Amino acid sequence: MSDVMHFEVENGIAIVTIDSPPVNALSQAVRQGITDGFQQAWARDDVQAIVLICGGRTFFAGADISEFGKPLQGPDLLSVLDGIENGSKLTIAAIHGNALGGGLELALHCHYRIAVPSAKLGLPEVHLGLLPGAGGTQRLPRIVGVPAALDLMTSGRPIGAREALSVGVIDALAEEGKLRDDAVAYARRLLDEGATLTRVRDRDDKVAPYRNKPEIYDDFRRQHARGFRGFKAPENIIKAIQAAADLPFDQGIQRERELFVELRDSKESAAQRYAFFAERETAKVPGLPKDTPVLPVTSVGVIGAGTMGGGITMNFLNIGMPVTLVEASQEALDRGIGVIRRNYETSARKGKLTNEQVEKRMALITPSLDYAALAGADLVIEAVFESMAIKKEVFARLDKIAKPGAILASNTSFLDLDEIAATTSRPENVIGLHFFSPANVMRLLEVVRGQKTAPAVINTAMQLAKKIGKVPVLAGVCDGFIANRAMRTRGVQADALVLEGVAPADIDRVIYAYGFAMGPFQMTDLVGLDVIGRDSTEKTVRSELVKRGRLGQKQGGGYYDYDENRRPTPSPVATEVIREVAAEKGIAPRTADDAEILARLLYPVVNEGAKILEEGIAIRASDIDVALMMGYNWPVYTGGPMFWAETVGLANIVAKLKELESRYGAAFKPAALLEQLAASGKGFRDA
Ligand code: 3H9
Repeated sequence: MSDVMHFEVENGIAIVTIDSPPVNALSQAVRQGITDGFQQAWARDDVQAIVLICGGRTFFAGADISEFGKPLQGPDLLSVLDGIENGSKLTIAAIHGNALGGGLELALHCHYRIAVPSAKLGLPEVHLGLLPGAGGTQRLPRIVGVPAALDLMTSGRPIGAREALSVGVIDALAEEGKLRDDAVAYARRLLDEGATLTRVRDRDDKVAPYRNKPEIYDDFRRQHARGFRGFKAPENIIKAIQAAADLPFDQGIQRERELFVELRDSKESAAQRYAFFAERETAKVPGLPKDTPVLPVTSVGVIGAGTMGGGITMNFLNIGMPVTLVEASQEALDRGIGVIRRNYETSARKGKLTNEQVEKRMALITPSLDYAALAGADLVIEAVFESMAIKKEVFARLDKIAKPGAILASNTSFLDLDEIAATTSRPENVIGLHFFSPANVMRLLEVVRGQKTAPAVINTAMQLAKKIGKVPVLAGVCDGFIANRAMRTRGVQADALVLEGVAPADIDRVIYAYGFAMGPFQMTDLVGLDVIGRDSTEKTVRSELVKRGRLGQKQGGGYYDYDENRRPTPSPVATEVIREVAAEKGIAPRTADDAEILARLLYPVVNEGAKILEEGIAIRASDIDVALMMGYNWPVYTGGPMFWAETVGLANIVAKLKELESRYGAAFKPAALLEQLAASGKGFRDA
């Protein structure tokens, strides 16, 4: 008998309950528990059927990812599942919560499946750089057909129980809250009806129409080329599904195994699995006791209805929280609210919201031109122009109006939060909530703790972030916090390389090839040369281009010229401006190959990350990775700059930085922490 399994028999039906918090991942103990339960059930003459059900909040959420890369401890999952499918007694999976990955694959080995309406079922392995490796690629197409299987497995999208019923992934719906009883009754009914022990593996009708049709997969690849770029898993999933259609079942399973093992051992999957745990780690704040209070936040105030303020507001409306939105003029207020409405209406047109939901969310906004309207808010977020003088004025006013205990947050992206907090009588209630643009879309939220921010305020912000669907990363006060500070170094080097004669298009190409959606100059042209970067009196290529009316894609072109379809070509004007500025600064042209360009651009990001870590601005290296993957779309399959640096080798990075330092000076001086770790052969985790 195992600790995680409970066995009982009721009226000839064995109920095997697995309870292994938090998510019933198929760990060694769980696999052993399932084996023990089934063996008992098979051995008993009074048992005619078996219901497999989970305790806690969910059905099995998949293989235990933390076991990957470690020596396997039996029983292995595939043998457990084979046993169930080929077992002599009718077996029913009873599903609540999530049946994901190996969890759904397990259910597909059972002879029948029943779920409560709120259950979700899916094969999300693609997000971990894997494919469903416990028969999922061979069984799901046998139920839903090839096109739907391609969509579900390459997107990793879970489906609800009702949809699962309509496509045949489950066979029956249970009443919410009555899964156990309904599953037992369902088993009894099946027995009474003389139902057969159906095996998904024996079905052929849904895959036969797609047999020997390679064009289906080529079309699918073409359609999704952009989204799949750089990832290894989608391609292997496609190949495995093709095998499901083209090969006999056992050969298909063999093919699945080869393709799975290739992914499991790939650097891409290692990075994506790291990212999975890193994302969950960010919420853990050392030094914050478990019993730190969470302050109630039931109403929010937002100051500033511009792009940021509007996006921030939407996050709260989306979870049904009322927002008082304050602006300086009626015109700005109307414009901001208009943008929010248009965003929601676009979602409604795409079928993501009903018109009723749009109206419900809009009705949660209380617009105002008066700060006094913020008096009742539990949390006020300032999203005004990025100027210390203005922010100080806003906080001084807010201090007089906000109720005692209210959290006062600034959305500043680089200003000194402590200086802002000092203008109030309650710096312990002041915190930074740095949203990334578009604030209603980007999942990163940098929570910035000031010197005096109270633990309860930090805790509340971290919890609230999760409620609005953000991944909170805690940062200390410094210029640019984590993501912007680290990435600024890439921008500085990109500008320097251009002045040395490397074409912007070459830099963009190298960054794109690394896996970013676009390079820094394409990005600048897209966002606008007049809005990117901070005000400065220094003459730069960018300032010169702006002077010549080149603001980017929106006006006159930027680093590139654009045709009427916004297709870019290198701009002779930009080339001329670059030459002029370089000549004025006395910078001699040089060439750099792709590897040199990449090192120049990205090693400084790693180095800055190491400084951020050694200064204690970030709690852990993986928080920096999460911030850059979520804030700047750093390719997930590299694991972020810090994880990637370890795959390159910290000693290699330090050696290259030193070489660059000798040529270009202190900007490349390796961080002390980086040097230490490289010298001792350690990684950031040991820092
Ligand atoms: C697979 O199945 C491969 C097979 O095809 C082939 C095998 C041969 N393993 O997300 P949460 C932990 S691959 C280990 O905050 P939620 C998680 O780290 C797997 N641990 O909760 C966290 O720990 P902590 C395919 C796991 O309610 C805690 O559980 N399956 C696993 O927001 C709570 O997690 C997936 O990809 C796991 N599989 O969301 C599903 N899953 O508290 C992955 C979770 O120490 N999981 N943990 O930080 C999820 O998507 C979400 O966790 C879930 C719950 C939706 C289930």
